Amino acid sequence: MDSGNYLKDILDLNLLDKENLQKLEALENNHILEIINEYVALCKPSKVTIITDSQEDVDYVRYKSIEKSEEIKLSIEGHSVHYDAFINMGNHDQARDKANTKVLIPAGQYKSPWINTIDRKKGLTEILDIMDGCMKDHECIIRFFCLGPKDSKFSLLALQLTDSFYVCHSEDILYRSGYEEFKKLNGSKDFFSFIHSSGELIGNPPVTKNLDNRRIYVDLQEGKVLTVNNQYAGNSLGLKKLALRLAIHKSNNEDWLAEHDFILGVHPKGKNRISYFCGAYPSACGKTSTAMLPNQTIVGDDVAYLRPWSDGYAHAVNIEQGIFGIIKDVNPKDDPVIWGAITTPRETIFSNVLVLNKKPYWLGDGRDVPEEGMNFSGNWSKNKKDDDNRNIPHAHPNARYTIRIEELSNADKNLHNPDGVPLEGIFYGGRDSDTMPPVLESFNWEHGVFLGASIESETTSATIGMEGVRKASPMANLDFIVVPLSKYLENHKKFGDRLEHPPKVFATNYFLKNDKGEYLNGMLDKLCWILWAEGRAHGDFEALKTPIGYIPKFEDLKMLFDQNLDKSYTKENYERQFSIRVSKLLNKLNRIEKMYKKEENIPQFFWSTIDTLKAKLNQLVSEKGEDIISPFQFK
Ligand code: SPV
Ligand code: MN
Repeated sequence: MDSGNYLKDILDLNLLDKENLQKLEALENNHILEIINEYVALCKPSKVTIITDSQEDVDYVRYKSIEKSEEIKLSIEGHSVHYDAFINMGNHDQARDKANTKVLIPAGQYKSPWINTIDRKKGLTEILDIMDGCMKDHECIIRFFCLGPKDSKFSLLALQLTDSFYVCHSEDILYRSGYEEFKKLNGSKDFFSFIHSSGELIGNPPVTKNLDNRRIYVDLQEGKVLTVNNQYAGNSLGLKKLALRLAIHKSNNEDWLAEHDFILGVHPKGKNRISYFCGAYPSACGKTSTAMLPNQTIVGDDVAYLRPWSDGYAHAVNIEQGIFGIIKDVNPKDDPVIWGAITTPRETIFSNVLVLNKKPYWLGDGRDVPEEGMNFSGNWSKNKKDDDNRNIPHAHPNARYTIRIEELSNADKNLHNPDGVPLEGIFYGGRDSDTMPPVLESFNWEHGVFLGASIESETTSATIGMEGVRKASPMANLDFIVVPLSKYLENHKKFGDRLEHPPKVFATNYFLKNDKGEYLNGMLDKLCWILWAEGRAHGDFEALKTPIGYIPKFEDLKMLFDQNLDKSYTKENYERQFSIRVSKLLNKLNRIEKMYKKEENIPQFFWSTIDTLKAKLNQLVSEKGEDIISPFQFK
């Protein structure tokens, strides 16, 4: 193979030794060589290293991450900490940067109002200029991954170039290796590519210097994402949300779904069965803790691909094999399974937590807050303020942990099944203090698509700005949808219409509050909503028909709380939680209608669903003469 032509620039610069060159040549794919040559020539690293699937190569990444202080070892075996940046509260790199994440749109193409776009030519000129020389004095690591199980119809391949050993190490934990899978491409260019650089670094541990020049540009045309001057995983790791955007584009032009979904195996007590469910929740709305519910099994907690399967069900795979979870509020009482996983020896990366004497601390961990330590602001002590005189908390609200699923005792046996798992249902959940009941089943698939499309979530005090502002996020996916919403909804509808057994759809809401602002439910109550849905999928429970969907009967919930949580569920609680709040629901429908009117060509079923729901709610008020209707009034 004449690799010399394709790798001319790299070879001229002497960046690749013989052993690394051979690893590349063994792939027999000129497209890979072209991409590597182009971006290495642009980014100008001092060395290029190819990482195969071998343990030796993978160990090298882990070793280098520690050697370069991108991660620092903690006292428990396998644990390390990484800081994305040392910051004040106003300027940071501890979350996804929505403003600087843009989709490159060729001139003249339709721009959906929900997508942050930039003219393709202009965007490329801008980011290529920023990336010129961005890997100066860094080692460029080249890796090959498989999004989804190996040897699977679901899976896509991904090429990653990065100068961050932390990014590489995280991807090792979170994704399946794919060097051998790339060989099976037989020279085709059917893979995604991601080029990342942390950019110029300062300090020790080294963090990105030029955060103002942070850019994440998504090129749908080439199946490629360029990302520079950042380290937070949601911005830097190609395979996480950058690949989700490319997969949404691909799936919406084919016949499948790429979703912001967990996959959970539900094991009802006393029934000898497992039922699989997907679930989409916006960030910080209980998604990972639902996927890690006690006595259930986890397939995935963040991104799933769904395909119609020959058995008439939708099947789903986790494109990841690990968890990059929010650590805030993980404590032995509320999240016993996660707590157990991250406080015992195993390969775990903590990010942006407080560290004192090699021990990590985070918000809501249930322990006394240390007086001092190292955190995302550098050396921290109690009452430390940022440049704007704001208190710096001891750990960042979006601090995270990264672990492998298969090491967990609750890992599902089908985690790596190339056929995925058959879905009984899909959950959609938001953060809603006063409108939707804790669990609601849709009338049918179409209405289910509507429930997903109308997820709203309230901003919390953790986000800058007003508290309690509701933001809609269709299928909790709005940040990542790169096709017009009209196309996305149409694709969803068709997906279910084609299935003999479409998933049942449930809306959940874990965040209902009383007038005093106290939550109406405990953190583990969600287990009962999930078990109710599971029972519904198997015909175990009857339900009450309300104008907005089916809700559980009191007796069934009472039994589920008693058997699974050893908790007595009262009629008063049930009534408070499951009453139909007509004005609030009508307001929600109006907000949703207003939002979707901004997009062209929203499918007709969506408008007729809104019209029907409104008519039924109005009819209910005129029949009952009340605005809040007790669940005991429905049959
Ligand atoms: C999310 O915010 O939905 C996450 C974390 O899963 S990340 O997308 O990586 O920021
Ligand atoms: Mn996510």
